[in-house]
Amino acid sequence: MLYPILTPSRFLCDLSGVWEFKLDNGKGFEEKWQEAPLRDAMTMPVPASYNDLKEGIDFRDHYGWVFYQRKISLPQAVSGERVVLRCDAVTHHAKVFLDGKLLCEHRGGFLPFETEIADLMTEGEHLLTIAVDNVIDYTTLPVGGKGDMLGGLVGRSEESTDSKPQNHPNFDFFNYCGITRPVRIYTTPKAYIQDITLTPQVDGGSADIHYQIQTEGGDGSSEKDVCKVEVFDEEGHKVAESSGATGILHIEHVHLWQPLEAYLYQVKVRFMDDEYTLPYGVRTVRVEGEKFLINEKPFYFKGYGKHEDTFPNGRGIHLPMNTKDISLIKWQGANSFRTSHYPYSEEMMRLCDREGIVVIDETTAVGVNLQFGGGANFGGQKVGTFDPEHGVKTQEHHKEVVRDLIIRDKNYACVVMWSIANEPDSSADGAYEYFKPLYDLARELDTQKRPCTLVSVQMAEPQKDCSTKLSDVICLNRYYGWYFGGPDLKGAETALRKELDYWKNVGKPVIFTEYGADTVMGFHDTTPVMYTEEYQVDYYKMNNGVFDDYCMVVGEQTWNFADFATSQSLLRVQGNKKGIFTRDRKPKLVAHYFRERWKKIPDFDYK
Ligand code: GCB
Repeated sequence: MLYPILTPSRFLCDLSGVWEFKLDNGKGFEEKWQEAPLRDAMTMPVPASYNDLKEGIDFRDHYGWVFYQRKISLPQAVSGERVVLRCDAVTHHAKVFLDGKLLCEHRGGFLPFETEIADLMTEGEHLLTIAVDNVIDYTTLPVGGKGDMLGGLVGRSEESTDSKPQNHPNFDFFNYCGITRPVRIYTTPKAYIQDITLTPQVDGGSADIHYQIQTEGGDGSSEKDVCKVEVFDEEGHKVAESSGATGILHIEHVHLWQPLEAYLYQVKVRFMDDEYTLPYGVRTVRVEGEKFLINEKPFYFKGYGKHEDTFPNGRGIHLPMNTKDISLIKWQGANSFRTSHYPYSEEMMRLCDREGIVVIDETTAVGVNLQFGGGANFGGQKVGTFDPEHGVKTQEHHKEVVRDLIIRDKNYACVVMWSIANEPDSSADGAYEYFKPLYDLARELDTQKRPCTLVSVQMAEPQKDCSTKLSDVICLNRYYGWYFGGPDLKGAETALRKELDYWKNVGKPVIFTEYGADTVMGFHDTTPVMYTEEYQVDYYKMNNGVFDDYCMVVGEQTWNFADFATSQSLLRVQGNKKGIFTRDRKPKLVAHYFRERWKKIPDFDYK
């Protein structure tokens, strides 16, 4: 799916701004709010999560639908063109109406969708309404539970009953929602370029880029009906060209995209009167034995699991913070992050391509695990995650998400691996049967055949974890010295070594995709007790010391880059405090420790 841009043949209009907004009172659809201007509406910026933008717990924790509205019209200049309304992300379920008529519906809060509107956009103003639902349950990704995930851990009373329906995220980040990324209108000619897929093959100093162009609307009758493809280097020199819907672009003396040394070619495609230019980095990725090779050299991942989480935007796009984060990543000597626990904005992916940041790209599959809270977080009822009757019902939607993620992100050089899920119940009965088709799908759809993984939870028994069979890389979320064994770092170290002694015989690379300790900025002590900045440093020193002793450990990604908002619970002090940076990006003591460590660890050939 192409990112919307302005080109000589395409007009682009961003609908960002202050829209009308109203929380549903349970009667919004019955009273047909989508058909007329909202009464007693409040103001709401688009894009942003709405939760932190007005006061009060009822607003923040609203359960169900909300309505966004604004007027739109089209300039005469685009009449006769194909007109598309594109929503980059609406969390979690959207219904889009134009003048009260349902145009489209979309499930899943972190991937784009679009619909054509030219026929409906007659002269004058039109009423655009986007209704957004935030309900999460056993059929959605992320998964909503029937009880409180962390409450289960600390033994919250079974008697506490909810007075009204509410979401129970089966995951540890605040269920921010709304129209969180841009809504745009773009045009194309009637015959247009639908998609571009590029697959690099590097041989010594040159590269062949295999391309496929998907087009619509041509009839094969004219000269112009043939796709023309040209590649330009960063100086604007043409370095390759070809024609036809599929083919090979040969680049002599290719300049590779490297971690932290990005190089982007511009691939210009023309078809009939349409034109689109894609920035594109040439690099290879593969796993060989216990090594993760980028451009055939063993790469070491230094970085973090992140969140799209800022105040007061919530999960709403924040371009300055994205830029700042990448600057901090570089300041710290890191080279990578994982898009935990959902696909990030296309603007962030383009930025990573441009800045040379290596990305593990994750789906929205978080919470596919009914064992959290001891398996008793569902009203005390213990059920198997993949139990056909009572377990999750997410597999079909999970396939859609894998497909749509790959369609969106396939051309980014920064993406080096697909993460199919975060901390699913991967050692449970039925896990292999649930995940095998998802890996198969990812491998079939990705023409670059990037490695695939799932990120394993500490509760999953290594010997039974289906990731061992299915994943190209073993990704581990481990909390030795925090949830497991904290504050006894000596005992935790012994347990961590014991586990790694198992993984070293599996013959695959291992990346720690999460490890961390909650730390409240400003808490200090001479005795490093839990929650102090000193404990966080000792915790990481112990873990990193162990990783250094194992050759198959090819990466360390801390949890988390920055503090972030969560649901309320006894284990969360105004959110999760495991950040290396605070939520407003101030370094904790440990940030300086990592800076020193990572500056010494080379990106390649560390192990
Ligand atoms: C995990 C989850 C992450 C949590 C983290 C924690 O394993 O993947 O979403 O935030 O633990 O801090 O407990």
